[in-house]
Amino acid sequence: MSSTKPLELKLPTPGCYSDHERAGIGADAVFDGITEHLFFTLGKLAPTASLHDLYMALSYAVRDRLMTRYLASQEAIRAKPQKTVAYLSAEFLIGPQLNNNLLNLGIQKEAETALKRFGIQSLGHILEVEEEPGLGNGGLGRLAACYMESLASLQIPATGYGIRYEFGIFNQLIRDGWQVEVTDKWLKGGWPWELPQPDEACFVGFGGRTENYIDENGKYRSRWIPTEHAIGIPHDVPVLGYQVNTCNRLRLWRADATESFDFYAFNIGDYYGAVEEKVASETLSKVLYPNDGTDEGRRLRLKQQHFFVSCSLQDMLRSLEKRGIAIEEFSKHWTVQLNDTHPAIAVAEMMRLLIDHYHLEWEKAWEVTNSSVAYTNHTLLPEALEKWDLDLFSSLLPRHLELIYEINRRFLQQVRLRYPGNDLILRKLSIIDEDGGKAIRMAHLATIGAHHINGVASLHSDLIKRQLLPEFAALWPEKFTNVTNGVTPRRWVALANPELSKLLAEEVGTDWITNMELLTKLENKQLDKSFLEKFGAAKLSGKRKLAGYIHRQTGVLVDPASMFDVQVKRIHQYKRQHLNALQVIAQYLRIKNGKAQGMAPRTVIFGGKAAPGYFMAKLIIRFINGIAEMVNADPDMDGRLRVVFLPDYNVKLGEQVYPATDLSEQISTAGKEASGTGNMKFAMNGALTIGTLDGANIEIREQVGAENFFLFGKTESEIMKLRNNNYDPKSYIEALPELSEAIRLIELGHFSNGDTELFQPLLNSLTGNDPFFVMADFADYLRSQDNVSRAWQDREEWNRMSLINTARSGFFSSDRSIREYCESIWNVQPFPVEITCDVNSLTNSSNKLS
Ligand code: 26V
Repeated sequence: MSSTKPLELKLPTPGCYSDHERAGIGADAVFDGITEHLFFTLGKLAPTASLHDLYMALSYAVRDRLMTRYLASQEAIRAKPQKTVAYLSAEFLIGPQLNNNLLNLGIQKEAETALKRFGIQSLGHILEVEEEPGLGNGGLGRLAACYMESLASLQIPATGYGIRYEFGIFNQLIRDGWQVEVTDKWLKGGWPWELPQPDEACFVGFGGRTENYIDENGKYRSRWIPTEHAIGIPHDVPVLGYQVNTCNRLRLWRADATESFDFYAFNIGDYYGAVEEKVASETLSKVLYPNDGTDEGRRLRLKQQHFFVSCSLQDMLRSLEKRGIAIEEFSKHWTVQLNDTHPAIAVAEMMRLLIDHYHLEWEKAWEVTNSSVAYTNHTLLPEALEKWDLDLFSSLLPRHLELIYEINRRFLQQVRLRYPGNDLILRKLSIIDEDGGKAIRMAHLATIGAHHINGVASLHSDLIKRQLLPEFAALWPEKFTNVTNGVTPRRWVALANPELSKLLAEEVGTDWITNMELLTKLENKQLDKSFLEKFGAAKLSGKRKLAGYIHRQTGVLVDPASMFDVQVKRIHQYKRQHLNALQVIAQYLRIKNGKAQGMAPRTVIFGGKAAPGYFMAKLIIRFINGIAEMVNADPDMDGRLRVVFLPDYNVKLGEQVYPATDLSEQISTAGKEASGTGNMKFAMNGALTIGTLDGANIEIREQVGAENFFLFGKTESEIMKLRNNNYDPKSYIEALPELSEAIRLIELGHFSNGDTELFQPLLNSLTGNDPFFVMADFADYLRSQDNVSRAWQDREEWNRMSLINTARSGFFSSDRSIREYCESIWNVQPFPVEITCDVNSLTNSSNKLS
């Protein structure tokens, strides 16, 4: 053997993993991928693999196929820096991942073919076993997920930043008609979609004190000496766009204990003390808080907010440092969107990092912060506006409090110049609320710190300017704008409604999936009887599937030929599920009294979770179940009325519900629902809406036409007038026998096995001050429901209206919303990613140790 011969190293061919077997997208390659992951990743043999094993193996195989695009997308930004959207949100309700990734990769068929070779006849059997991460409460979290999908599909560089809660929103059981909450252990079977990156961990402090010191250049500086620390470990979820190379990153932080701290306790023999600190830091990302406004856990919630915001900002700053970009250039590289006020501490944290760590002057730091941050408001409800008790805040974030005082001082100085001698306005605008116990108003901090503030539907954005923040709007009219919400047509139509999608593709081609406006072409078909029948048949197919699910889950048999009348959303008094329930009682009474001529046979379906501490919402669930029990057991109701409460409404269930709905209930008190997004998902899937002039309902009605929308109820200004003019709900009850009869029946315990006490709090609210004007809107609601029944008699006409709803719903694609954010708030452009065949080598070189 010659010792002079150089070693022949067998390096992997420098090449492209998109050509690699492991990234192959044919059915054979997917089959090999499943087999290998079963064997090597899961330690299972194909013949004994369970459905869950196959789900895991297929998911890993699909994840492999995301990696080329995912790494190429990151590499592209490193090589050619682009302004990137940082979407900061305490919630990302992303839903099941497998089918969405298959769709966006374009390999649903290939996956199904591959699965057949394992004896699985339909992809659906595998999709059923997927657990969804419930990392959000409802609309706000789901919006963040739709926006992440659209950002990637539009090829906009973006990172979502949030928290990897170990326990997401609770699972809901129904026991004796009541909601029971069960911990959501979504990680128990393993979750294949995340990539932990412990080497990119960040440190975060809490508590302690601040001190002043003089630095080496003789400058006065402040620093924060926290007493408590945690580490954030990024867990990255790839977000692939629809049939593009852009694959963005959702970076969720998991809290971990710091090593250094428990060492001290450990060395002095306090092993359990050390473990306690570890447990305390890990609690940080333990659980998602339900939005019930209860005071429980407020301290931990503020810690969660600071934790994920601090990690995220450090991550963005570090990305500039890595690329040798000056910190002053931050806003050229990042645009930071605050999804409500949950991440609003970012304004103070960014100032702290820029001033205390990067030693920028105040003015420069403020310019950088203000030109980078924008804020979206998602609610006008006073109880939902975040405020932090000053003592709590200063005990956790003393340095941030100092900075907020200084931000406030400078801001109020500006206000004084504009409104000399007006003390009232200073009190109104101040970040510090001095009425009652002192508190920090997070909406004010966000509004002052941001370059733009937007509402989420046209009416809501107007109300922000007129009612919520009028003095701010007068001060900075140019900052205030609207971006009406949208939902992704990939998940909510292409994936959830394959029958309808097939029909749409036959008519307009598949381009509607990325260009929903193309659906207006369907209007040419509105007089085509055979097309309308096919459209109706697609709906019927969705209803059959849902009927099967309802039977399996609740034991109730429902007729797919009846009208599916659906209200799914969080349970809240302002959303008025009880208005719907009362209407059901009125219909029940009509049938009982032989006055139901012309009434459409209906299956009224409810679904939604109540916050655990929200008594009235839980009572509403009990109320609906009480009605369901009576109605469904009564032979007189057979073929005419059914009532169903679907337990545990979540993204996955939503995917079954939207395609199966004929009538969408959007009945909130005008002025209360900021936008709504379920309303959009229903309309896209061809449901007709019965709704008030609230949130995005107004824009839906404008788009689909007043003749294709069932309107009822008082307007926002009429509600205001009523409120100011001694509103008396009793007068409305007395004026309408159907309403007083319904209420009498509830009082008698008819829906509570004779218990006359059970629903008393609900009745007291309705007949007392009725804060959500249920009584005032009832008569008009019933009238509108009669119109619905009438319209249902002419099925061809119904299908035509339904078709028009789908055809004109393009405006509600989240692609449109994201384009508006890009143009009017973020100033970012699409950046198509090329798959160069040296993705791997380039990525390696960027990680080289210097
Ligand atoms: C929070 C809280 C917390 C305290 C007690 C009551 C309460 C009620 C509601 C909320 C939710 C606040 C933020 C939110 O989720 N807003 C929703 O955002 C959606 C996306 O923009 C929008 O479609 C919904 O209309 C809006 O309610």
